[in-house]
Amino acid sequence: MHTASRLATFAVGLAAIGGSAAAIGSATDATPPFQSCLRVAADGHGQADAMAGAAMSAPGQAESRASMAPMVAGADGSSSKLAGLTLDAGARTLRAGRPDTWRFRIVDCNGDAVRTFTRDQTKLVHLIVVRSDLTGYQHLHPTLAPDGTFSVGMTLRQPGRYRAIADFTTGGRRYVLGTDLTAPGAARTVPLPRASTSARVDGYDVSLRRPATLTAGREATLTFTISRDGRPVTRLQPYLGAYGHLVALHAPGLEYSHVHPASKDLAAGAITFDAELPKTGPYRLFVQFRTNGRVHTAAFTQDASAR
Ligand SMILES: [Cu+2]
Repeated sequence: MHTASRLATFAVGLAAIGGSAAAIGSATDATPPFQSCLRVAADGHGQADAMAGAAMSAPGQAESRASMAPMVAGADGSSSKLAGLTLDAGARTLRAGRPDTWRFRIVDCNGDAVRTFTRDQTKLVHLIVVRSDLTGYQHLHPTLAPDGTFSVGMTLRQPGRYRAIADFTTGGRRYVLGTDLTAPGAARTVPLPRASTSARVDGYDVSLRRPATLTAGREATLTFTISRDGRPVTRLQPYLGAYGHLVALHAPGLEYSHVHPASKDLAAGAITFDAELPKTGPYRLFVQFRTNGRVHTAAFTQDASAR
């Protein structure tokens, strides 16, 4: 129900663009800013309809205050420009192995910093940082200054190329923009771990229950059960307004799909997500949960197969 209505919303959004969706990704990189502005204005006409559709589809059992704003087409963090907005990074080189501060702005098609964002899961922006080999995952929440500059403290532990992916909602639309960061030094990359349905983190065992086949582009229910010393962890704590957070990144392109929780069974230590992995091939799933005031991140490799 939830997903069906979300898809319907998405379809309305596409219709509003007038069938030019395919042109957006390429055009925003090369087109003069004023044309992006025109496109944003045109997109806006469909917005009222899209929002109405979203409002009617109350998520019922959904525990999180997930963003109801329709996702901009192509919002997977693979580009720093999308539908008139640009992720404008300050320095893109950070020291490896030491705390540093990274700053960026979200700039509109007039070159002005966007300063109004809608909170999603209690935060103005969710920033995912991960090295190109999908190690060193971080989920951060930058602070917004009045002039529209976001800043966030982070440590890139190992040298290498990193991807920073910002997920935010503004003007009734949800965007995901990304940029590369570099930590200079000799990088030793790590091969992607084999596909697995179990992971261990901070003394917790996390097991994944999934359908027999994960099909690219088709929604699947993923349940993660958290146990310690063979017994379910029954005292999971909410984190950012939900009991679990799941981010799926496609390897090797690091395209992002953020998945929201569908349900939970606290007595069993289980959290369930509805996930749609749009591409075929390997994904790295990062599931976060909180116990005793600490957030833990378990990672799984899973393959999405063709239809
Ligand atoms: Cu977040």
